[in-house]
Amino acid sequence: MSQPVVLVERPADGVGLVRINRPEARNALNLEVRKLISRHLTEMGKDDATRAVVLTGNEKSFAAGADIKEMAEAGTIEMLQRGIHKLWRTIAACPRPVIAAVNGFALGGGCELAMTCDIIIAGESARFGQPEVRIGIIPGGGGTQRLTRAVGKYKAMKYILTGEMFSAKEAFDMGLVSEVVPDGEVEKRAIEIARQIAELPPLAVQLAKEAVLAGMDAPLTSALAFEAKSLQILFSSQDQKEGMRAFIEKRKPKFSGR
Ligand code: CO8
Repeated sequence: MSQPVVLVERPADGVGLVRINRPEARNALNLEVRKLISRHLTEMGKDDATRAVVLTGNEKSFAAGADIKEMAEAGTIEMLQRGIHKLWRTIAACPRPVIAAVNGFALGGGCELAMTCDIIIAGESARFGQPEVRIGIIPGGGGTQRLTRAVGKYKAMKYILTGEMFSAKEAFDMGLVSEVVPDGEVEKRAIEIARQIAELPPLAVQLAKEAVLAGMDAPLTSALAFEAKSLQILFSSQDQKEGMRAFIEKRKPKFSGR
């Protein structure tokens, strides 16, 4: 029997790993893959034992974009009814930090998928790009907005309007990637960061993620107000008391997630 197109693994305590597994199609995102990623991230977001998630592909490809063969002959209404954008929103809405571990190609919807994550770890040979214009469409999973916000108008325009690929180093230099590591170490490094996060108080982690994301869409005054309220809320948590007392008592904190 063939393997599922998305695999779930538990590489470390508190860490969930979601792996896109369509090597024969360079991990192109067909509807089944999108539904499964969305389902697994939704489940992990509700699971107290999962504190951080790694999303990855294989050594050749993170994801080579939307499945072109699946959409080549589709019409407008069919594209609407597929509900792809709704699936995408559940990924962005995952309350746990999601780390993209990118080896190989992250193109089109694959680049957008990585940009939907919170941290991007890329292998030295990873290739990013928004090549949609070359096949008669535009980025539709957030590329025109997230790439522009990450790297600025002029660099984003260059890549979106030409469809040219760019390297992991270029992505890092532009601020699109959090870290570049040797190809063989991408997953290990992403899991290490996820483990680090998994040991931290989960409410603080969740509110920190929310504050950053909500703030990106809001005017500065509203964003700062949201941040202040989020901070104040954390003073009702046991983990805030434990974290601060442990610091004062010079011992390791024991976080309960409450
Ligand atoms: N869709 C479907 N099949 C693909 C895709 C894809 N995106 N990418 C690769 N494949 C398939 C190939 O057709 C090929 O299949 P077969 O063996 O049956 O011929 C197999 O994967 C291997 O591909 P290649 O032989 O081309 O492998 P290479 O290593 O030579 O090249 C590349 C790899 C550079 C990744 C190349 O395959 C490529 O350019 N792929 C297409 C990249 C692309 O244009 N991506 C953008 C797609 S459009 C998009 O993502 C827009 C999203 C909008 C909707 C979002 C809604 C939320």
